[in-house]
Amino acid sequence: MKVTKAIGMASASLALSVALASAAGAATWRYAFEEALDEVQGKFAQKFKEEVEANSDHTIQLFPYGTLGESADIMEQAQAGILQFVDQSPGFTGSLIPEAQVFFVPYLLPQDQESLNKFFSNSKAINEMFPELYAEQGLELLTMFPEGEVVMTTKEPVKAPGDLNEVKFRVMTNPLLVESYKAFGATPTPLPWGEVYGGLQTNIIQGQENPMFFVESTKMYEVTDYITFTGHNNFTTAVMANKDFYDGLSEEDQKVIEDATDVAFEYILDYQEGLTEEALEKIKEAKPSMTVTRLSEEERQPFMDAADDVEQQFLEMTGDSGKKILDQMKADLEAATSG
Ligand code: 6CS
Repeated sequence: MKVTKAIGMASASLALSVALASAAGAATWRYAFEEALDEVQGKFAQKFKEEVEANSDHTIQLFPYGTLGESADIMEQAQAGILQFVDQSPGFTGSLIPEAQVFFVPYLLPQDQESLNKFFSNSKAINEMFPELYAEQGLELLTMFPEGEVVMTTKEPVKAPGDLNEVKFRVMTNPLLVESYKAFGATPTPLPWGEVYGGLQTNIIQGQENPMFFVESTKMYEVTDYITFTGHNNFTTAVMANKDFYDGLSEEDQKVIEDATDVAFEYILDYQEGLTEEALEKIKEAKPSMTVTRLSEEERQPFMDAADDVEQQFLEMTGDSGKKILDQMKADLEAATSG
């Protein structure tokens, strides 16, 4: 057979299979997230993809951190409908959905995993109130989940707020997080993730915060010397779909997405068991000189006192709507931690 004829036949059969696929409604959906494939958001995304593909004819194309830009870029792409799914943490959602800054009221979330998991599973604020706020921005909130206790990594030891004096401390681009670090005595420096390693290396910044798995996987320990557990927060992230896209799906497809989200949510909570400790072990092996400190209750108190009025600032930034969310979060947390 002549090559041109063979190519002609191959493209005709490709066109036919594409036509058949679209007749059956099979589509490729794009999903971007803020971390690498083997980090927590990537593990969630892979499980979600696996479930969607096992239970429908659709395909999910994954875009890990960096392939489509920074967090702010992928959110814009999701709102514009270029992406069908996005994982963006409230740390970057502050100006879009100011109420999402509630996740940065220091010492609001518990650190014990069981209470935290219960809270994220059952919270009315997360499962009923936040979806309405995200919907106003053209987003269908699918889920929120925790990624681990946030630790500070710095070049000098941190035992008290005074130790952060004149420390340029990188935070995500979130106004309330900026206020928290001001209250802690630091000079908060909001930066996109891509500038953090280089910023520490060149001493433009001298500290940053993140969960332990991320400190290890992104090698933050190479450019800082102290890890401090202050207990002030647990990293939260959010997965959403473009709302027009989601609303345009059949009920059957919406159910596939809902079920895949539920499976991936349970999976990611299990996956993270012991992850902080594993990351610590790896860091100690890679850099034995790294100093790791867990502040005692007494040592945490000055941080708690310093952060006292951050909650008030949250209320000033968000008004009635923020107050309703905060009150509901507190009620949900009470339910999750009592018995
Ligand atoms: O600090 C950050 O910017 C990043 N931290 C985590 C744990 N995930 C993504 C985010 O970009």
